[in-house]
Amino acid sequence: MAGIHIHEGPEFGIGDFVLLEEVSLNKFMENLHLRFEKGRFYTYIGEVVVSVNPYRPLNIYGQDYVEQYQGREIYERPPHIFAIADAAYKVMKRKSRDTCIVISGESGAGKTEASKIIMRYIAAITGVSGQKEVNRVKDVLIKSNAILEAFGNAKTNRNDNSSRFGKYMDINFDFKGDPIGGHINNYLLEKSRVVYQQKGERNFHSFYQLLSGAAEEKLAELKLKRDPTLYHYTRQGDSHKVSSINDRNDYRSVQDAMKATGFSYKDAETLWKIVGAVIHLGEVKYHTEDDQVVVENPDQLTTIAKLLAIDRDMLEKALCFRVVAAAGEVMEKGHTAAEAVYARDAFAKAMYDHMFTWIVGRINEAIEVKRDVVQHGRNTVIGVLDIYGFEIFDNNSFEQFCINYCNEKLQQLFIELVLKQEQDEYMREGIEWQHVEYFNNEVICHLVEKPHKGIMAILDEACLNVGKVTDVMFLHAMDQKLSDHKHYTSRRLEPADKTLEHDRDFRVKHYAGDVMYSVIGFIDKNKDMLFQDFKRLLYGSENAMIKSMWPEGAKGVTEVNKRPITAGTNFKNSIIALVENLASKEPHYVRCIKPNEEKSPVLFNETRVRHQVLYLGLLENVRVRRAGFAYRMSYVKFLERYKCISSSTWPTFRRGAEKQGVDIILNERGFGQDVQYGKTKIFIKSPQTVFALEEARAARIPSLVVFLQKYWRGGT
Ligand code: AOV
Ligand code: MG
Repeated sequence: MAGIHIHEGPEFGIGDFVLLEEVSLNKFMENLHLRFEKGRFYTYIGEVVVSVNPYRPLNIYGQDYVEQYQGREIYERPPHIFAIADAAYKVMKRKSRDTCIVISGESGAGKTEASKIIMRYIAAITGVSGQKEVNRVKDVLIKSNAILEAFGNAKTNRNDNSSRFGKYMDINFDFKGDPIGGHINNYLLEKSRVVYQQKGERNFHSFYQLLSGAAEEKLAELKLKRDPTLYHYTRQGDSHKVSSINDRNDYRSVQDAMKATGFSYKDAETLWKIVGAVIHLGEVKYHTEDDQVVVENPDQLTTIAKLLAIDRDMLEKALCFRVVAAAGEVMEKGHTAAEAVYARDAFAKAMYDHMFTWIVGRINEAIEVKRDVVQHGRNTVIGVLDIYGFEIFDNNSFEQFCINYCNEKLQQLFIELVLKQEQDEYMREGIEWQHVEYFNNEVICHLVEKPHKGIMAILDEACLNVGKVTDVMFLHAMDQKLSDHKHYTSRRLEPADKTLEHDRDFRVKHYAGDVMYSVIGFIDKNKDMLFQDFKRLLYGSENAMIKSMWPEGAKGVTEVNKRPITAGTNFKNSIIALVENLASKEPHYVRCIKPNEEKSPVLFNETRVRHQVLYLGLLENVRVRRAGFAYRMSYVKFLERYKCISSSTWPTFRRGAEKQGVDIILNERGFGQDVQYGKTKIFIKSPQTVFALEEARAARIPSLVVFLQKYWRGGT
């Protein structure tokens, strides 16, 4: 069993960073780089997998590999993401514990691919009896990815297939360990992309899929032409062709996936009609006549109204006026030209966003756990988290702020669970322990989320103010309240910093790097206001599916609205709930690393990788793990499992004296030097000891069976 970690051969480096000769950044980098060059993209830190994006297809995910990892212990095979999926599955099944797999890393590091590999692995090792319902659930779980990616992913300057929404998926298992359903939680879709894309980026894939993939007659029906450069909403990024993407094929895959997931033909039609309507909405132009905004190209309205099955004149009205209720009276108020454009874009964004939520809801219906299944025995879950990674663009706005905050929270969770928890346990157990220093990013989470004093709270205050509050005023409010905060700065606070523009930028020192945000748009995006008229308009659609996306449109004009919860606070609350949920499960981690900015399979950018290794806290992770022990188990469980390997403890040992029993076993086997005794648990230093114990146990099992048979028969 010696050398189990290097069974790939020493030329591939070390498979577990815990076994590095010397724990230093240089040695860590050396090993990671060597493994990358040798085509080894996974390396462990104990049970954490470090995964480097290979940027090329690998043939290590097939059935042959599944069989190598299925049911094995993590140390038995070369490092692979399958092993972590298997570990999560085993814990779930054996211990009946809810587990989760948290995948983190910056944009383009490989999180979404990792989550799909994990799901395919779970599908491959379950449902062996070929139960129809289990197969259906597995099929939906996997195929739903294509649909969600079509509508929720886009090409950004960091990743051609960047997730623009966060996704947490629970997979439910029955007592046999077969998937019987699931549930997806989605987090804040970056809907501003619907109406605006930075240079080099695209709108959501769905737009280009529709334009390139739909049949001629279908496009004609939608009154669209194939060319995305014809439309405002699809051409702003100036990069509709992406070499790594085939929109035409993807359109077909999405259609197939929808079918397999239980979307009817009509459902799919409606979704594409909405996408088409959004494209047309982007073409609506205004001009002003006698102080009143009017639509310049009214034909557009006819098309949009037809696609959405709504009244054309009411659409026109909603685009040019808003209905206000003042002192019990209902009045119409004309938009200014700027308001009209704002209203149009808000309408397009909201429509797309509601559609996305509907899609997630629809997938959830298809995989909802059936009641009668739950009643039979237990039901445990594995949660898989694939969220948008930390990102820095040339221009960072409210969306990046939310995304980066979310990553900050996940890093916090990682620190809490992996590092802090580990140390705390040693303290609790009274095991000698050398304190390991690590950067705790709690202070940055507080900067964002603290009541009254955090950025979100300051933003909300600005948004809920009755008077006209501008983005600049919001910036000033932050400058005032956060001037002492080490992780916040702006030009006013740091006049010498010429990279920050006056009255526009603020900078947050995130755990993963400094990000300069422009405040422009923060207030609007946080308020996330859509004029009531649009809600009522879509609620009035004759297309029942569209109507169902807009239940809030049922409200009358004069019904008083409570102050709606802001987008930022809503996001903050959902992320806090997510983190609580993850913390309640037994976590497994995949830490993804992006090897270069060029999407190249051969470049290993030392500087960029080192930066990620540092901010992900991987070195601290190794130190904690190494200073610690490979394995720990409560005395009770240990004895239960290994009492059969010693005649002193078999078949029973004094209750309450488990520690003593464990001591007897270990000393008999000569492992006394490789362990430490905690208050309730035994701590084993090297995995080799664990394997030796396991082997001894396995060797005893045949005779164990004989013994039990005798016992059952009541024989002598
Ligand atoms: P992300 O999810 O971490 O970014 P992805 O999982 O989308 O990143 O990976 C980006 C690209 O890297 C993929 O489209 C693949 O081309 C390549 N890639 C990643 N992992 C693998 C793998 N295991 N094998 C082969 N190619 C891979 V973002 O969603 O932007 O944070 O918001
Ligand atoms: Mg992703």
